[in-house]
Amino acid sequence: MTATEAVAGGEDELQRHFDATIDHDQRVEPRDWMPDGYRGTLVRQIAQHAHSEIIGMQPEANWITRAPSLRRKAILLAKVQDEAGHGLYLYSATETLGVDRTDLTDKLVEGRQKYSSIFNYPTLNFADIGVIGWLVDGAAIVNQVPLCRCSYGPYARAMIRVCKEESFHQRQGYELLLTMMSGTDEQRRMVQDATDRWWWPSLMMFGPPDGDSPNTRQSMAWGIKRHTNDELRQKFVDMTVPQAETLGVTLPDPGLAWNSERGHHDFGEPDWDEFKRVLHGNGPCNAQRVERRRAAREDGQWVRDAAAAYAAKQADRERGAAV
Ligand code: BYC
Repeated sequence: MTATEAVAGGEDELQRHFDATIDHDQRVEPRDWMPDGYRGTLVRQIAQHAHSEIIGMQPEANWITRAPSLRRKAILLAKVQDEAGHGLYLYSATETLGVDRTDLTDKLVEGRQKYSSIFNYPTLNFADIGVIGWLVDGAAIVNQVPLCRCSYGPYARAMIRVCKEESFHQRQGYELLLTMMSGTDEQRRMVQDATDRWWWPSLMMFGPPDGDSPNTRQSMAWGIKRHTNDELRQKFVDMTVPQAETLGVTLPDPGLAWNSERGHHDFGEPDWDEFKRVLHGNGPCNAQRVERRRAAREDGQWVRDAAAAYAAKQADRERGAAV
């Protein structure tokens, strides 16, 4: 059945056509019919993802002026700019679903839409920049590579480029940490301290345990998510343990041990009460992050006004030339 035949057949046919697209692992595109729940889930997840990229610029941007060398400053600047680009691709993907990005930003600053819990923690020293690249971008890659196969075309395609850039981000973080670990005792202590602070929040990035995740089952049935939160968390732990060994840092979990029967590492339980507090706006930096975003939106209003006035003037000129 073609899409045109499905439209002619009414809502039931449209649903059957959509189900077949998902069953055959094909992509749903913006002009295709889709159930309201599918559209709503995508808007929720992609908007949260876009907000995370934009809010995620703040903890790292905090160190651009204090980077210890021109090289480190240039790398950090490029990384933070990449995050802005990721936010833009993702807001564009939400717009293909019929929402307005201005409205999404309103929802973010009014606390009606979420962003990743991880960005509510402070960056206290320059080793945090390395550890964010290593652990936070490392977790982001594990979570996002499967999203390149998401059933919604524009999101899947945006994720391909995002993942390539995240991979550079992860390597730059690891390289920074390797450099610090071959430096002074003080530098090694900074890396260990940053690892201790960022490890558990990084595990929380994958979301609540599967038993407490209201969205996973339906999102997997729709091919939006390809793995559960716990599956990806396990993959991240297994990938990171040997990297920590090479680096010479200790991951702050006494329960971490190789389990030969499972063929995976066992690990401890993150503090899910802390996770809930952060999600409810009560993490160490929630208020500061949202306030900064609100202020940036207000500060940039004149730029958007000027761009709109310029575009209107150009359109007038083109209309004049066409007459
Ligand atoms: N933080 O049913 P669940 C980056 C929410 S950007 C905050 O499992 P789902 C980077 C969840 O939204 C990283 N909220 O949900 C950027 C849901 O709330 P609502 C961002 C979380 O959607 C700059 C509720 O809890 N990555 O890497 O099936 C620099 C129940 O959860 C979190 C993405 O956004 C959390 N950690 O699964 C460096 C990736 N976890 O809306 C790096 C795309 C859960 O029902 N998103 N919640 O009220 C996803 O893959 C999925 O949305 C999640 C959650 C795995 C995050």
